Amino acid sequence: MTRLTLDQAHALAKLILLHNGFSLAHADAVADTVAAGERDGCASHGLYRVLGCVASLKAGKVEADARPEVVDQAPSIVRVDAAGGFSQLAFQAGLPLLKDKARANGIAAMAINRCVHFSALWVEIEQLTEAGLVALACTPSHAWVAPAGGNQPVFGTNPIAFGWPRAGHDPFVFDFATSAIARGEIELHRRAGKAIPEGWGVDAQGQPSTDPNVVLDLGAMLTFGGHKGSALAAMVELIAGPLIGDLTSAESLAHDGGSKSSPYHGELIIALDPRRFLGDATEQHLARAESLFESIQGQGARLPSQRRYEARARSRVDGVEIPTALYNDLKALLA
Ligand code: NDP
Ligand code: PYC
Repeated sequence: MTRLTLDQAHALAKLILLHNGFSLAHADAVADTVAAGERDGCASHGLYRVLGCVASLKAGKVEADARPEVVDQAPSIVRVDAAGGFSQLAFQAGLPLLKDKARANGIAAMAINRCVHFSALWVEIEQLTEAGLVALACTPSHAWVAPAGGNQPVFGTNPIAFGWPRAGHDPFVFDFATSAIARGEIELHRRAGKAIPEGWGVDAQGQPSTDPNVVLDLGAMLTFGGHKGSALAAMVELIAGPLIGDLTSAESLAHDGGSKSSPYHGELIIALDPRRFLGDATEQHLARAESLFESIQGQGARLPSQRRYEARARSRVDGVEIPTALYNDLKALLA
């Protein structure tokens, strides 16, 4: 393993992105999210993703210097045209207007269109909970996941993330793929030469497989929770696809044309302002939520993101460790 400080992790990602031709704005925005992923123990969306950024650029599937355009679409809707660039910069561009609209109306949505998307969603959710807003986000990806009862890929790994602000605590955030696991995690198993657990994917005949090569290249991934994850995956396709005038995961994969680049589609983010719902500023919703969290944790269960926050605290002291093979692959992109 190779140890890096958080500053070194960020600087490495940024340097590689700049060296390979990305604009400073994109390099900064992407380095922020991949360094945060590494810091929080989310290796599947950490520095490893920089390899995919550069590969997508070489394949002509991302605009290196795209400038997102923010459109005031409707009283409660912000639209950001990412113009073929990464979602991270588009999110940053639209965030101030999304927050203003949520505060003015109680609920607001942001549709990001035409973005190349590979990031974890909690990074975005935390920027809304920091502003005292409740938040929900989802996005398709490429069609890699079979619906429950079938064995042909239709859905993306379609993450759904939710955040609730807390006074004096890190926010309550969950963020998971509607597949049994993120594809990035299976890719990391392949890189490490490790088998995957049963239940993550099937072979081309629909039979269970623990071989990451088979699941990634020949078969299909599976949804979590059978028909329930399958329905949620379909919902994500609809509300972050046709609803916002953007591509489904199947259309994103067709657009990819076999280049194996990062997915290209849209993202839907919804922000809610509790003060508008309640009509006051007493923050009673925060105290009431704490009772719920206490009744979860009081019996020894953990809250989602607790592991991540603990990893964050550790990384701030110790830095992060990445596989040396990954470090070498990253350094090779500076040649
Ligand atoms: P997991 O299956 O690991 O689930 C993640 C969520 O569940 C986290 O909030 C996690 O908290 C929480 N969790 C895990 N175990 C427990 C537990 N025992 N008790 C309570 N909560 C728990 O992650 P996925 O593989 O599904 O997704 C990982 C990431 O991949 C996400 O950040 C997602 O946004 C990203 N992704 C992005 C895609 C894209 O298209 N951009 C596509 C698919 C995934 P904690 O982190 O603290 O463990
Ligand atoms: O890990 O499933 C995944 C993923 C898809 C796009 C970005 N991450």
